[in-house]
Amino acid sequence: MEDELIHVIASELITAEENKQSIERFTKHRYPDLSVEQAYHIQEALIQIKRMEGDTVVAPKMGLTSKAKWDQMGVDKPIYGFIFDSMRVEGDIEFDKYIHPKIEPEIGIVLTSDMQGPGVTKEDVLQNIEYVFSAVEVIDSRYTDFDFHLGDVIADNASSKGYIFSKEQISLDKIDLANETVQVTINDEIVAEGIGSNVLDHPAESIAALVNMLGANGQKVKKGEPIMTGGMTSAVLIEPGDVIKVTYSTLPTIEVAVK
Ligand code: 0L1
Ligand code: MG
Repeated sequence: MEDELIHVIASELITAEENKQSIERFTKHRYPDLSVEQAYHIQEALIQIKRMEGDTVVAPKMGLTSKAKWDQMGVDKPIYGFIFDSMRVEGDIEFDKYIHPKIEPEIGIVLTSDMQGPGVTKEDVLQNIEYVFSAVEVIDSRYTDFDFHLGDVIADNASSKGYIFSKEQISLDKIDLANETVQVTINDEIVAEGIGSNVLDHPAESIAALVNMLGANGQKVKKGEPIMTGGMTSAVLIEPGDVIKVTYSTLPTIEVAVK
């Protein structure tokens, strides 16, 4: 795929985000053969444009980390994207900043030192965890009705749009990552429940997969980056007036309202 076309697609995704106007997935008619490799080139171009506009990358994140989502989408691997400084949610979630936002409860991990793949294992990651935190990701696919194939969602920076992190940092000896549970309520009604092992069997496995995928592209995961390991439940659609409470078994509770 030519550089010019890569840039055109990345720009269309950014325009959709800025105008809050969803678009048809590229694989539907225009580029049915969009490959994973091409899609990551588009994602890189999108990130480059955002940087040139003055935004700053905060960390990579993992996406499509549950087997349920793989079956739903007919894929067999996770993906990564990046979160930006401008995506931090401060105070309420402002609904009119999004197209059709959904939230995902996640386990966040910060590493003690840089890691670069290939060949990194879950055990390597477990030796290198500075602290754990709770996170709520707000995803907002730029594609109409969240209808996308693998290449589309990779190009779209893994639907990244917002995040809320707990301030409190939990040390690894205080938490069993695979057995950490979570419950999401909206206006006091339980809407989703999950467990750490839903995330590629273990959140540290998810970090290892991230390190190895980035390593294949010559990039590393850096110490100090707050990494979201992937949704512990399926994503939950939100709307104005919602009061969201995300309660973990060990990690700090996150509460946020949608205005
Ligand atoms: O963070 C995620 O797992 C989102 C990946 C993209 C899939 C979606 O938009 O539902
Ligand atoms: Mg996520």
